[in-house]
Amino acid sequence: MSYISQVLENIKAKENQAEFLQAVEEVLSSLGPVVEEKEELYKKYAILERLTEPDRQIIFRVAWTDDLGNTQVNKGYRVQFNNALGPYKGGLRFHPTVNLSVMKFLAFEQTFKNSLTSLPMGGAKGGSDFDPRGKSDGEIMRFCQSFMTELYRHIGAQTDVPAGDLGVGAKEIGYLFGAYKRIIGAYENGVITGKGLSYGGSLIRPEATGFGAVYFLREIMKGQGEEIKGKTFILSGYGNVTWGSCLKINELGGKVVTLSGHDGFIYDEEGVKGEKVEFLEEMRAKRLGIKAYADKYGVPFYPNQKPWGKIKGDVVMPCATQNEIDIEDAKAIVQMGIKYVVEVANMPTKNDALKYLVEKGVILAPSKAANAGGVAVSGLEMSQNSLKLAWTKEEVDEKLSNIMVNIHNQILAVCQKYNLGYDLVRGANIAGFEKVAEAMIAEGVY
Ligand code: 2IT
Repeated sequence: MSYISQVLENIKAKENQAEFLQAVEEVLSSLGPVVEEKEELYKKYAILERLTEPDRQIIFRVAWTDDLGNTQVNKGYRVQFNNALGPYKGGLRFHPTVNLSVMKFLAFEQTFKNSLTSLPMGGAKGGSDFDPRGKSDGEIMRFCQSFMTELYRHIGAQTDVPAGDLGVGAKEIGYLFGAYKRIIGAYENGVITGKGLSYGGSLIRPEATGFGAVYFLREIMKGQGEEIKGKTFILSGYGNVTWGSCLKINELGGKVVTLSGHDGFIYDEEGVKGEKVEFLEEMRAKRLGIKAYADKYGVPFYPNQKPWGKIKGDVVMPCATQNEIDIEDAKAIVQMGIKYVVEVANMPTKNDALKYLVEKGVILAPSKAANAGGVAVSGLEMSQNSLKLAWTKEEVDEKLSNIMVNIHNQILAVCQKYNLGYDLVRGANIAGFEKVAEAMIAEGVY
């Protein structure tokens, strides 16, 4: 049995965490060419075994007082997966679907994504099963303060640097940073990213994930002799990542015709543009469903459905959450003649669907490359905090664009070296993996 299969079998025998296993299987099964080449070395240092076991997993109780004076209890998590390349780095997710499996898959993916950015960041993820929807401002603040009362001892600008993810935006980051500052009694704003501009945040950080994904697609399209201009985009979600993608797609002359929420999707034939994109921010702040968009702009609303395969277009961009695209969706996407799928959410495609899309010749930009712009600008926020200065919008945007081009170039180099054709999925996994493995070997066994 090959080293990869051996490690996979072992993990499957020991773990039953569906999302984590899915992510591990997806990455490991694409490492064949590089692992064959260096099998002896990787085996000697147990690279695959060590890369699939987090450095540590912290689980804690978060008790807080609701507006009625009752005590509520949630679970808090921080999975510090790997710090071979730099301090642990990755977002916090507040969502009822959060569990250890979800945290582990996200932290695992983050390790390779952060490696692709070429900035010095290891991989981590954290969060809580706390549901911000329907909570008052006071409840959210008290929850964040309680959460930080435990988290603070595990993080620091040189050790572990959280940020936002689903359910954690600028407001929550502000409360979390305020609580951290009060506990440690010092102004160390490099401890968290996604901060507001007035206390050490970076310009372009809110837009970064969406901008980065579109810059990455622009690179892909260049190779195909195509451009964003004139293309029709099928998006899901309506949160931060969808918003940033809409802004950049519009700027470059594309048209976004679908958005979705937990309640269904909308079809806007005219395109989501102008003040409609601003309305997404309001919808997000109020945590409305996507029906609010249909009600306000009088466009068709499809309750409890996903947009995949229902609407014609050139590019599909899942921007909401994991496993949004299953095998039936993948078949519908192929049937519709979609040429590009850009994963902007983390692991939005199930493994069988991913395989099917690639086999059918769809150009698939995997999330760990396509959505790396978010954490890349977090890395740039850390640089600015260390330097104690702030770069202009243009400076940050240019660095972001260069990072996305560089990720595409790294993937191309790997595809060429290992004769993979133009396989962005395997290319991204191998490129992300090689750097982490090299650093782990250099740093010795622990
Ligand atoms: O999934 C992600 O890359 C993020 N949620 C951003 C992480 C970060 O540290 O900015």
